[in-house]
Amino acid sequence: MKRVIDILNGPNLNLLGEREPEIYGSESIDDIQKLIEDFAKSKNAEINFKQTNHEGELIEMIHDARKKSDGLIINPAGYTHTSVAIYDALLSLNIPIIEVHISNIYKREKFRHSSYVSMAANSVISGFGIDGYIFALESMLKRIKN
Ligand code: CA2
Repeated sequence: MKRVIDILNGPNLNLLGEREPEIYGSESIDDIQKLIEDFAKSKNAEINFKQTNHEGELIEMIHDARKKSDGLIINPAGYTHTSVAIYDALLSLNIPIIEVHISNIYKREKFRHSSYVSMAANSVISGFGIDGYIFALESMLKRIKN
């Protein structure tokens, strides 16, 4: 059966490519989606790639993944460092979780060094630019090989 992976993106990531290219690169969120979809197709996997600026909506997406997906890749963006509610939602999953950050959060402001999400994630990828999403998907597919 085809493996289904949800790839969720949090607030402001819809602005990728428009500002701060020195931190986040010049690709847009649509470019990232295309890159990942092409990679997923080559691996015979199905992905649901989503972005939202709303915490509650991100939580609903996590709940959806609980029923429908074999693995979750999440870049919670700013909520990484603040959201107990997203952490709690992730704890309800019994599928592998990989946290992705485009930038190296440890090279940035101190408030970005701590992540609620990392306490629920199996793995964390940070500072590889958009390649981090591909590394995460490749690793996820190995982990849930059937
Ligand atoms: O490095 C990452 O992927 C982050 O999750 C991105 C978040 C940031 O709050 C995290 O600490 C690290 C911010 C996403 C905002 O993206 C923008 C992109 C272009 C212009 C403005 C914001």
